[in-house]
Amino acid sequence: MTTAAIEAAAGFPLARALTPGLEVLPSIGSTNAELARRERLAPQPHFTSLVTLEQTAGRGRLGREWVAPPGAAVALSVLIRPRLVPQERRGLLTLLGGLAAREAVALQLPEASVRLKWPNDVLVGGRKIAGVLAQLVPETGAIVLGIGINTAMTPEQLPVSTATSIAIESAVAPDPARLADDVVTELLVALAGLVARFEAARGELDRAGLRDQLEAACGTLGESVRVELPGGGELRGQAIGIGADGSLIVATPDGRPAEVVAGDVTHLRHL
Ligand code: BT5
Repeated sequence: MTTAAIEAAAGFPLARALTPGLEVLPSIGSTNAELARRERLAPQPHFTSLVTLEQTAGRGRLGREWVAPPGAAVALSVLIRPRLVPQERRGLLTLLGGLAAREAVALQLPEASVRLKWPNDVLVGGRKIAGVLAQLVPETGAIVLGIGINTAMTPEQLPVSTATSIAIESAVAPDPARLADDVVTELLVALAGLVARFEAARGELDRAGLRDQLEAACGTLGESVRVELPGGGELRGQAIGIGADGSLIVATPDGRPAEVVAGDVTHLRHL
């Protein structure tokens, strides 16, 4: 992507017109870290959002990195203050971020199979095109929901061999500036709708009709999986459902279903 194209995209005219609380940053270490910093200094309005095409210290989960060269991906963070949702259900926003990202990607790639990988990835043909990182700001109870989507990334720019981008998966090369603006717009529109439903249902997935939507979008279901558990243990089996609490239900070889609330999932078919 040329500098001129990056500058043009950095305007995000459509996304800004639809979301007055969206601020475009030319470059930043991490949009999540910056939004959390601002929230700690002074509580930010619900849905305050930061977007950039250049993140120099992008964060993944568990201290991992999110890497994208300038102009190759959009990095968006949205501050969510779900007043009506009890603290213990706020972590489910990760899944909602994944649903919104999946929708935004699917609109650009209507022919592709765009699936959620529980809990926080979006995959196209088994390759990662987007990732979600939800972080609690303990001082205020707000959640910073960060979403990275590989938009104009070329094959040479892929940070890991398991990644892909909208440009790579597109039949016709998209205009990078428009693509970034369109993706962020779709993402914000989808997320606003999902968060409103989630809040109205007090964070109960079933009441919001979100469990069905998650199960329909989740490519992990039906797969043989290996789950690395936070404590260091490991579990293998077939993923068969999403629980009412957002957990991944795995049928283990001994016949008992296990409910995984947190962990790193590998789809064994794609190894
Ligand atoms: C994630 O973590 O996938 C969460 C990514 C969240 C990024 C957004 S961008 C806006 C906001 N600000 C931030 O600083 N972060 C958020 P995790 O599941 O831990 O996956 C990280 C792993 O994905 C890495 O260890 C790599 O293997 C792989 N990876 C890194 N960059 C990638 C990319 N651009 N595309 C695909 N895979 C990538």
